[in-house]
Amino acid sequence: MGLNITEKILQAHRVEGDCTPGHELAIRIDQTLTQDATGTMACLQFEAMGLLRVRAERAVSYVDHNTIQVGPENADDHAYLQSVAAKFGMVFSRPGNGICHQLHLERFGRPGRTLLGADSHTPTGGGVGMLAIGAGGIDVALAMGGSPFYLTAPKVIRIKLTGRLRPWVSAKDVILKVLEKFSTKGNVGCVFEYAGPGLKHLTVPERATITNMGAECGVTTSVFPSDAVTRAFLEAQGRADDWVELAADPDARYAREVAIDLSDIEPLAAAPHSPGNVVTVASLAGMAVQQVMVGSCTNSSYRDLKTVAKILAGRQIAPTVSLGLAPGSRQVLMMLSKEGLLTELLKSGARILENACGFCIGNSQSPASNAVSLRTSNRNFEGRSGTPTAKVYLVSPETAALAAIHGRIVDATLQTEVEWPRVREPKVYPVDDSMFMYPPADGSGVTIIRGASIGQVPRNTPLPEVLQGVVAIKVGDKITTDHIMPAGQRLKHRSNVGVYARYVFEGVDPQFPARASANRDQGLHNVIVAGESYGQGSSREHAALCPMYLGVKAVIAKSFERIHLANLINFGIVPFVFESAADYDAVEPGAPLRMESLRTVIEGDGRGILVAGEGEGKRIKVRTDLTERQRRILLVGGVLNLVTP
Ligand code: MIC
Ligand code: SF4
Repeated sequence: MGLNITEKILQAHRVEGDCTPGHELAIRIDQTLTQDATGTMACLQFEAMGLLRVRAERAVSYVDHNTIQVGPENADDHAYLQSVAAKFGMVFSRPGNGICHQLHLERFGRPGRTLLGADSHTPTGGGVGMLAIGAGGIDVALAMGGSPFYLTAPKVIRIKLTGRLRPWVSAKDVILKVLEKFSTKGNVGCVFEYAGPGLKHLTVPERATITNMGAECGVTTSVFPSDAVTRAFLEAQGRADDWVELAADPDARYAREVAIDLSDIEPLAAAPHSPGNVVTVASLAGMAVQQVMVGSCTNSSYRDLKTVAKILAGRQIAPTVSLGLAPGSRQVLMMLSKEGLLTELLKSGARILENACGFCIGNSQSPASNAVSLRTSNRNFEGRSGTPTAKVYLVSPETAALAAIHGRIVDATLQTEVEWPRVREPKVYPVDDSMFMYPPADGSGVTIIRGASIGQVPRNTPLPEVLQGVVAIKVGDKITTDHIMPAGQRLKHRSNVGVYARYVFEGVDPQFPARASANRDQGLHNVIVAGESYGQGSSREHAALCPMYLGVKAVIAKSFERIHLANLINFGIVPFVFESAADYDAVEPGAPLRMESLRTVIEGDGRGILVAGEGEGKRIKVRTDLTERQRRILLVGGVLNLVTP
């Protein structure tokens, strides 16, 4: 029987387990990626596990998330990461080099290889035919050290693209179409595999926009074949040798097939406050806009920025709009500069921002109160921009640029004033790798620089037999890791769990940390109760690590997102699901919750009864579907205890 691309890569990397969908599988990881916001903890964990040297074929440590440097914390992180990279054998991408996913695609991504990244948008690498998966930092630390990565073998969904995009419609509209079809929940354990005659019209940067934002559907990853388009891109990046052909066999099988005719797609937007709230740009036409932000790992390629520059050339942005542009990498910025496009952008009134995550993670460029902000990024969760009252719409660079000129939303396909900017892929990309620092062959002489804000890795205690709990918080559906562990202004505390834990659920219930600590200090176990799709969004393991620090022992939800579920287990927090979703309503915040034989349940089939409320209480059936390995991790109180008891 023929194989699809996902199966081909998985089989070539299988270390143990079974590629049958739903089964646990361990794969060899060729490349790893970390960034400063997740990387410090990953490296501290690498150290804590006693690992001495990177064994993966390529490990790159990027600095791109927090380059604001208000106070010493960010610079302390950067210095720590740079020294650790040299000591353990990672390539260090200096602050100012660009956004991890854009850079990785340009300089390191290779078809047919596996990439594990401590960032949920790692699937960007699927644009060049890699199997690129986001994970928590500790899983990436283990993979850096040469351990395999454990995952549930995915169900592969084939998305067949036909036709060709119309002028003014671009890759962002394609992925918004995919989000409209699949939504942000219910896709855990799936991979999107793109196919069909429409592929040949999509360049690698366009494909990468699509695989990048597939993360918002909650899939394990998304992947394109490696074809002539991929080859041309790698050649233009001076990496012709990295190309290999990769295609699904003609008789490959898929769990599901969906067809999208590219020529039918119209400009789309994700309305507040979810990437899944997809509407047509035409339905928003005329809405006044106060801010436009172009950039992020979704739309910061040369193609995207040049498109914006050509739309703005010879025009001024509206006086009521603030336009910010953050190119994805130095390569992009240098190309804009060389072609005179930077001058055009500056003349138009655009504000050129650092080539980093910046506005996307909400650590700068917060919109005004109640403002409408159009962004080319991938997430518009409430408050992520730093302004809870702002209304953030996610759009293509084309829609963003036109709105900047007009001061209101315009459907590009319905206007004739601005000529469509056709941007072609360059034959040669200018390569300058001088901001990648390669490690010495022997790092033993390197001293690790530990600034004052670099903390310790906290450990959990083994799982207790009796859960003597309390519902410390009850939340609804689609709680994102941004709700659990805000980034933005708080991002600078990532290397210090004790400090960062003061902000758990800050925007949802600011009293949570104090209440949870008080419960913990009285010997009670904190339990989080949640609705559907708990832990959507980022890979930040702090959304498990900091609750763990506050004494959270279990989360009971209607369903979980993949990376967050793995992170909870990695830090010894039991992820239970309600057997009956109706029981969610029966659990009151603040109520006692008891399970007599928690360890026994975890050692057994994962099915147990919780007693909620005073006295006899209400009996609630819960379950957790664990693999043998996950069971062991939970029982000892987390991966760290398993690896270094
Ligand atoms: C994000 O886009 O939410 C982030 C910030 O890149 C996160 C990683 C982090 O929280 O450090 C992600 O996507 O995993
Ligand atoms: Fe950075 Fe935003 Fe991409 Fe996350 S989504 S990696 S914050 S640019």
